[in-house]
Order: sequence, then C-alpha cells, then structure tokens
Amino acid sequence: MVSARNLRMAGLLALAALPVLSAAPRVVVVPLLTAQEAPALIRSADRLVWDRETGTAVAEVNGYAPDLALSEVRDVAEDTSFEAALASTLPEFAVRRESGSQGLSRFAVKEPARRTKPGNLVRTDRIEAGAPSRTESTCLFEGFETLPIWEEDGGAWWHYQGGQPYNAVGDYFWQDADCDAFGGSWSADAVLGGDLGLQLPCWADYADLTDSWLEYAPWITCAYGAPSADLSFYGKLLTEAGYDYFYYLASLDGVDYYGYRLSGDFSDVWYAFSQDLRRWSGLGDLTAQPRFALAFAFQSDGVTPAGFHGFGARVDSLSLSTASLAVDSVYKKGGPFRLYVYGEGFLPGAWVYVDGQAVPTVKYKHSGLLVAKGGTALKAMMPFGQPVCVTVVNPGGATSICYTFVR
Ligand SMILES: [Ca+2]
Ligand SMILES: [Ca+2]
Repeated sequence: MVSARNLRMAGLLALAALPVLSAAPRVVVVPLLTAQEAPALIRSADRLVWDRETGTAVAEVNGYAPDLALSEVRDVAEDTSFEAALASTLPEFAVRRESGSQGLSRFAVKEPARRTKPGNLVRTDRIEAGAPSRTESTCLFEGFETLPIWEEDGGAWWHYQGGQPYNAVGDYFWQDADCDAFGGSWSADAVLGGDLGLQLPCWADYADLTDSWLEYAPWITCAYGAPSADLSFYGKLLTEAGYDYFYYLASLDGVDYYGYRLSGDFSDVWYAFSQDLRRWSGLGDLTAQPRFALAFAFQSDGVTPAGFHGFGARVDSLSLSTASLAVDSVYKKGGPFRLYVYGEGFLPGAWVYVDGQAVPTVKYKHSGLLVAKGGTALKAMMPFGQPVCVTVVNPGGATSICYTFVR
C-alpha cells in the first residue's frame, strides 16, 4: 500500500512540471464557491482545488481570465504560488494528499494533464476530415439520445480501452446509459460498457485499473480559423481525488494528448464544464490548427481505500461551438474621419475592408469594436451617398459577410 501510494506521488510531481499557459497566472481564493458559481471559475482555472465541505476554493486562473463574476474573490499576494496558497488556505488537502489517505473525494480538483498513448493503442483508422468550415456555430454535438453513437454501429465515437498497459482489455468501456442525464434520458458513463461494465447497475463503483476512452473518430476541423471556439459538456464525477481521473484532451497527432483532468466530487449536480480552445493547456491556440483529435478518458489507479465509493464519470450534451464573426453596425465620426465598426468575434490584428480594399489603419478596441482610421484617404474609399461593403477579416483568414454602409 505504501509503495503504491509513493509511486502515485511520483506521478503527481511529474505532472507539476508540465508546461501551462504562457500568460501570467493569477492565484485567487474564493471563500464560498457554490455549485451555481463553480462553472465560471472552473473554466478560467488551470488549477483548482475546491473543498466541498466548506466551499472554499483555491484557483490559479490564466492571465486571460476576464473579471470573474463571483460574489467574492480574494486575490492572494502577487508572489504567492498556487501551492503556497493551497497550503495556507486548504491545509487539509495538502495533509491528505501527502498521506495518501482516504477521504480525498471531499475535494474537487482540476489540473493540466498530458497522456501519451502506447504505440499499439494509437488509432490508425482515424477518419480523414473534409474541408474546414468556419461558418457553423455548433460543429459538434452529442447528447447520447440518438443512435448510432458508436463507430462500430456507424456513429462518430470510438469507445475502447487505452493507455495503461496493465488494463484488462474489454472490461470497461464508455457506454450510453439511461441512468442519469443532463439533457433527455441518456448520458455516457465511463464504466457501464464492456464485458464487465455491461453487467453493472447504474451507480456501481468503478474498478481499479480502469482505462476507458471515449474519442471522436474524425479529425476535428471546424474550429480552424474561427474567431473563438469552446468545448463544452455537462459532467458528473465521483472519484478518488488526486488518484482516479476524468480527462478531456486534445491531440495534434493522435499520440500525445494534452488538456485537463478532474477528480473528486463533482457529483451533486450536472456541472457545465467549458474550455476555451484558443488557450488550451500544452497546445495553445487550437483554432490555429487545421485539425486535431478530441478524447475523454477515465483512469483509475490500483488502489481503492476502504470505505470509498464512487461511480466514476458521466458526460452529456458535449458540444464544440465557434463564435460567429459579424459586423452589426458602422458609424462614422469626423475630425479626422474614422469608422466605428461594431460586431462580434473580432480578434486582435483584425482588419477592416471597404469594397475589398484594406483601410489605411485599424485600432483594435475589443472583440466587439474596431476603429478604422485614415482621414481623407479612408473618406475617399466611400463616396458620399454610395453604398459600400464593409467587412472584417481576422488574422486566421475568417471573413465577415458584407455590412452595407452609406456615408
Ligand atoms: Ca442526453
Ligand atoms: Ca483508486
């Protein structure tokens, strides 16, 4: 038992060395995080530990995080690391993690993660993608209500054993089940499929050494060049915190997978988990990639502490959506002549075009406002009383449809 736990600690330490997002992180303490407020904090946190008994959460949010819309957030001193804030705010967590004792599911944990597939488990039958589409606002949705779901039946998802070489192949798979659902009657459960899993009742405890993967079989291409893109899903988890994990991962080559992992107690409600594809742990901006793979996994270690019970992980209503790029309104201002271009989905570096001609100068204000400048040169591009087509082109090449403007 002791040696197994020590080995597991080695895994935790290795994980801490992973590269995370490059923007300066910010460590915050939320004295009382409610289940209703949790999704906003979880989304912007690369690391988070949430004590489900007291409600206190410590999070390291990435530097891009907008103001967190939470009732109370305390920034810790600038030179305090996440681990130091954790040690002083949630000493119970540190003590239990060090000792490897049971009871860790009192906490809910999110952290960056990386998994590498052994060569024999790399999928060589991945479906080649079609032409990228930047116009769909929802490019992937799975609610597990409509058949076929699984690739062997003609659906889009693989469910299989992977990763850990000591896993007994065929024992436990992800499976659609009508035990619980966020939307409709069905969700996907990490352990209710496979030779053994199919025999289990709805809320059965997961077994040791489970390694169950749910992976989208085609390459994902629809986010390429999108002004913004998000992965969203609803999830319920009850695992041994810090030891048995649910992962959501992306990969550029189908071998090395990067993303995040969750463990512990997220079981009281269906949690809305979402992640910005433009700031993905270990991979950066996924909208700059022509294609990537998307996978979810559940992995348990070789120990179940006495008295521990957990059903593992469930997901429902998975979606990958991209924000639209649009110009909603254009106003002119004088002295010198400028155009205020309002809309959505503008990225830093976006440019304004009039009848296909680039304006002389553009000032990026925010994702909903660009100011085109150029004085008389700009004015000359739009003769008085004559309709012109105003478009915005993002750095990735995405182009808005024409907004007709008459000076
Ligand atoms: Ca469903
Ligand atoms: Ca375990």
